[in-house]
Amino acid sequence: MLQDKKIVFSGVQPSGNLTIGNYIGAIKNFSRFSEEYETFYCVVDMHAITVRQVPAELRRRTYETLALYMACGLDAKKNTLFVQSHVPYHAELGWILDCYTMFGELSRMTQFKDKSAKHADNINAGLFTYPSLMAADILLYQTDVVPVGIDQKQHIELTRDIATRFNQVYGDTFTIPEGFIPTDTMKIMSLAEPTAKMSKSDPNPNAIVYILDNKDDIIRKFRRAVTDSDTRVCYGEGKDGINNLMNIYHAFTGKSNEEIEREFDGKGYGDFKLAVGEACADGLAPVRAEFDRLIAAKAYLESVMKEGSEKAMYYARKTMSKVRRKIGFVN
Ligand code: AQP
Repeated sequence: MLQDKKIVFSGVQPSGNLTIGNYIGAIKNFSRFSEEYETFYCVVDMHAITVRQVPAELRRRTYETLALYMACGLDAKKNTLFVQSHVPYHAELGWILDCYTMFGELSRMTQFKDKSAKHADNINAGLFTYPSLMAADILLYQTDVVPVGIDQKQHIELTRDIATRFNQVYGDTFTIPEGFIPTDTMKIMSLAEPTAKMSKSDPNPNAIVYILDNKDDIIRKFRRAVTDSDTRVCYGEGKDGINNLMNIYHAFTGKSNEEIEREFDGKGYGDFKLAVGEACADGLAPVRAEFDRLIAAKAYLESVMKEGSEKAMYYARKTMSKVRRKIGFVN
């Protein structure tokens, strides 16, 4: 019996090189579920095309994202690792859920508002309906827990609303998922503009620390991080830059705000920035080394994708046949 364990699902878009925001907010937390849950971690390439992608780069980043999952500690034997477009049920359920998602709900999504402002020349229907495809990703696997960063909270709430609505009409069909949003890590903000989220598609490379950046680049980027005119390392209102650096330092060292404030009492921002850079670079060094090893093994990555999609298909097919029957499609 495959189904004794609770189910975990999450995904990352291969829409750019992955950032420490993706790492701290999401991927770093994935492996904690591997032993006790049935886990599905997906490279969500279908979401990535809501923004224009260069095909060769999308393909390369799909492999890289899978390799990064593994480099961050996800064992392919203990977790189902796969690519979204390899399981066509995502698109099928996505369309069906579009028909159970309200225009007003989608219009309220802050990610849609942000992304349509950023890509004003390409506000396509997929960008708008992104959350119902995300709901399909989650609901296909009868997911109990979705580990995501805080920026995805609104999409998880909408997924729950869509599932509840569907269940009310057709009877119990979908498990209602819970988000797993770590309370000790906040949204990681841009180093250049600390009131905006650090996003992999930000065109300013100094705003972003990539998981695969080398130590020198990481330290240089933290040295240049925007802070404020104060000099004291402490958490507080109006100190967005320092708050962000403290969150990052906490993520790599486990130190609390009070401990950080004590450690840098009497020291300047320069010392603090250097310490954050070093903690981050040292924390990521093993990930980079393992990534280099995995990315060279393309055939192995392909075998992981293939096995992962076969297992995902098995689960997704069961949900889809239930959904098709409930809504009245002829089998
Ligand atoms: N800055 C962040 N802080 C904390 N968590 C973050 N996540 C992303 N950025 C931060 C979390 O990473 C997971 C994967 O995100 P995604 O790739 O699906 O999409 P996203 O949230 O739109 O990430 P980006 O980096 O901003 O991508 P682009 O630039 O392509 O839109 C999610 O769990 C997310 O919460």
